[in-house]
Amino acid sequence: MKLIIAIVQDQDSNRLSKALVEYNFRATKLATTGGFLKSGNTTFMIGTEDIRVDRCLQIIKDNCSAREQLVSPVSPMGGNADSFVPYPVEVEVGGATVFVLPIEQFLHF
Ligand code: 2BA
Repeated sequence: MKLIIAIVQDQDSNRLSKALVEYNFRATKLATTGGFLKSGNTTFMIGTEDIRVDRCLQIIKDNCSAREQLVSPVSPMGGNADSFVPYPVEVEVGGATVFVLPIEQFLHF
């Protein structure tokens, strides 16, 4: 058994939820915040059998898209202004950041 942790953009979360249910995967959604952009994203925890991991990863891949996002500059309060960029910078936020972890024990009471 594996635990798939997938961090996806909020815009993709409903579509991914529906697809997971459609293919009979059980998942828990958490409202999370990215450390860099400090904006909301969604983290899925999906417990599944080893043989279904590839199928699940494909569903995540098919339902999540990479997008450009603007990062607003934060002025350096009393800091070094040399490296300060006064205009928004574009970063590409990935379709999904995925971790696959082994599960030692799965209990369901
Ligand atoms: P954020 O931390 O808000 O990062 C959003 C995007 O900003 C990243 O997209 C990346 O393109 C950029 N970015 C992040 N840190 C950066 C840095 N130090 N310098 C320059 N650009 C940076 P993704 O890499 O696709 O990540 C999307 C979200 O997935 C992240 O949101 C974070 O919530 C999560 N994530 C990504 N890598 C992770 C990791 N190794 N561990 C835990 N969470 C991770």
